[in-house]
Amino acid sequence: MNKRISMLFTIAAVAVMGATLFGSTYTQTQISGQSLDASKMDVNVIEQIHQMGGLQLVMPEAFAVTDCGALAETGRNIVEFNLTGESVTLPIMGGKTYNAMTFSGEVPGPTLRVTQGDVVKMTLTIPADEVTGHGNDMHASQMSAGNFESVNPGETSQYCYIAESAGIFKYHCSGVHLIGMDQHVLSGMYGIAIVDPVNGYKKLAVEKTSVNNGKVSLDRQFYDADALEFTLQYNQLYLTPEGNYDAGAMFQHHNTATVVNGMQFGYVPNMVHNLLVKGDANKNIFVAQPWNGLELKQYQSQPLFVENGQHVRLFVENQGNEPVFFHIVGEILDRVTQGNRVQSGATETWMLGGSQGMIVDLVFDEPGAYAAVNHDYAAIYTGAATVFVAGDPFGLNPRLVDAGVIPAPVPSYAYALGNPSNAVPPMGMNSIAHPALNVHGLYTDEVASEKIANGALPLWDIVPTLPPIP
Ligand SMILES: [Cu+2]
Repeated sequence: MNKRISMLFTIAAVAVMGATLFGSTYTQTQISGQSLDASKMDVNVIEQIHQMGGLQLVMPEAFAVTDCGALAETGRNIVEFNLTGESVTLPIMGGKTYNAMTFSGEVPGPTLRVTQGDVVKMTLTIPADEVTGHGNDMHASQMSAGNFESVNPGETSQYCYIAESAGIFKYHCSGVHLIGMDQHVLSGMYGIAIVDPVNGYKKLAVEKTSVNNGKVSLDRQFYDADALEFTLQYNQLYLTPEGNYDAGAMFQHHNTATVVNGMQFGYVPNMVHNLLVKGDANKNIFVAQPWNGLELKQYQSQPLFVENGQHVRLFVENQGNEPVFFHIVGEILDRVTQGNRVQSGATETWMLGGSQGMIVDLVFDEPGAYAAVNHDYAAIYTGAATVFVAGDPFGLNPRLVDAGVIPAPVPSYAYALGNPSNAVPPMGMNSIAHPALNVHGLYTDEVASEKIANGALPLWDIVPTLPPIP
């Protein structure tokens, strides 16, 4: 190793250690959310870092274009994105709760959607009664990290940038000048920005075959760029039995849960689906139904409903610390795009490293239930299972029509039950509108009330009542 690289390595290592130790120390006094015991660490190392002043990101302003006033004059479309940093208590599987940190009361945070070339005006507000400061780093931006700042309780801060690259990009809390960043992100402070390509999405080609007089030939099928869209964000929880962040577990990659959009097994059937399919709320139609029961309200699990032969677009982000081997049982990923470049077509599984995203385009040809998983068995069995239901595989249409739930047969159950609100991004230039949304997600009751006011269905109040199966 040459001398310069060696020195850089040393600085980086110490900086990481600093963030770790001071993060623990700082947040322990704030919300007792850490289990890493700094008192057991090497005192000399702690003292050295302390003498360095801990870790602070102090960088020169590299890009004048982050100035919101100057960007407002450019004639570009300006999209405002307002987040608040809020520590709240949220449920975890098994009836317990954990000390979550959120953007705007939701895990993941709200999804930002803009068009390539737009100016994003990002504003972070920390309520006066919040227990700690927070920051915000948007991977869709390209600017000096000093702009991400850290915002103290009772204060607001803002930065602007041009979303120059199309794709799906993580955003996350950057802690208090990077201190405690791991705790804040892994406790829930993450989300995505979708930057639609300025010229729109491309139509989708799917390779099929046809047979004529015993000769098989290629039959490429094309689908319009417009698609029914979902977001799936993978992460892990590292928790003590009391529901606090466990940094010791994180450093050893010993997660306590694998979550998709904040929840373990959040997109599987519930008792309403049991009732519809089996005529009995207590006859489970899926191997694991942990979020089962109307009293769970927005936390009751909900599958994702799609039509057969419909172009479906998934925005997938790995928010976590461990790889995601994205696979859909019974389907092939017809196209994988990262940034605005196609990476693969007709592939079985695509891997995402930490803080990596992709856009998956596919068509579900046959009626049925399909599980999207992280094809790491440890992840599957700790929560990374998401059920898509395509078409009418359970033959419910006649019963739904007879009961007056729907006037005529429908191409997906979303027309009767809606799709879960936290898996559906804001509309973009090539989005097909979902027939309805239901109120579902790891968010507070206040956020749930907002969703209801905006038209999402509180299924716990309006469950379709069907006559019993004879
Ligand atoms: Cu934070």
